[in-house]
Amino acid sequence: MSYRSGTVAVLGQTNVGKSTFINAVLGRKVVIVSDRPQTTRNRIRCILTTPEAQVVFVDTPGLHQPLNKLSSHLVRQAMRALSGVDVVAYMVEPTGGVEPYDVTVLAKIKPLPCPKVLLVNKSDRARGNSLPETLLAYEALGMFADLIPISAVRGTNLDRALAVIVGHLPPGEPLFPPDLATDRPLEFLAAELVREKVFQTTFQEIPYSTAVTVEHIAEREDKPLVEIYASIHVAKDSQKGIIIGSGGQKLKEIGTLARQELELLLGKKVFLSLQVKVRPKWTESEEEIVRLTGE
Ligand SMILES: Nc1nc2c(ncn2[C@@H]2O[C@H](COP(=O)(O)OP(=O)(O)OP(=O)(O)O)[C@@H](O)[C@H]2O)c(=O)[nH]1
Ligand SMILES: [Mg+2]
Repeated sequence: MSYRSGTVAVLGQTNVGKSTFINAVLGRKVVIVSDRPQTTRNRIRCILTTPEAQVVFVDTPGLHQPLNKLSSHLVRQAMRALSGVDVVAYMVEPTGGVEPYDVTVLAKIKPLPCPKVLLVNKSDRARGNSLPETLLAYEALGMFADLIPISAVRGTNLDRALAVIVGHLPPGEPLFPPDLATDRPLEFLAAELVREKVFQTTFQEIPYSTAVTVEHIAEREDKPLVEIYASIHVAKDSQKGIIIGSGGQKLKEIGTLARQELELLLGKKVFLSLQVKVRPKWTESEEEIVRLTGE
């Protein structure tokens, strides 16, 4: 059989487990995850190369009813991932039916000329008949070539999901070098890891008002050390105080957690400098959103 390669957009409502699924299938952490909605903010190519195929998964921001300019931006970014893809993998949870919001989104996806695969994630959490009922309800829409229950955290059925997706890819040569897991640069991965730690350690509106940029990365020549200088941007003065915490404790916690993961990723010691900056109301300005979160 000839080699296959292609792009798979992974879409679905926020928090259904898209990023967790991609990390699980790649067998390494490439994208950040959290138990809060609206974690992913970009379209991120995550590349899996096997002896049979190269699959370029595009992780996307979770779909949701927009609440402000930032969240409208995120939904737009996600929908842009659909153009020119070979497969759409649409992810839902086993709620027992098709949610009205998914109906609206799927009406836009249905006319696309590529195969669509439904992934019903969190099957480990399905109660009663909710899993078969979800599968039947989506099957009735008549737009999915395959419908597969999975559990990204338990690893259930991921091999099957991958085999089905690969089966829909066209024959083709690899698009990226075989050892590359993402085409995003280290600056992006480092900023994302810091942002993940903000999502994990702060509450209420703080994660949604925070953006992280990396200003500078320097590899020391005299020792195996990477210096990373990053800024955490918040929308209000009061949020700056919360991120720093009393006696700088919170910022220290965020920095330590992010540094430990960066050291694992790079296999070197990391010096991570974090500064907190206030960008008043950045989540309400399209220009600031693009500047701080990128495309
Ligand atoms: N029980 C269970 N939880 C899961 C599963 N997959 C993901 N989760 C959890 O769901 C939460 C959201 O996971 P993410 O991967 O960040 O979800 P996402 O769809 O990428 O979210 P956004 O980026 O906000 O759109 C996390 O707490 C995950 O641990 C699963 O198979 N079972
Ligand atoms: Mg995500």
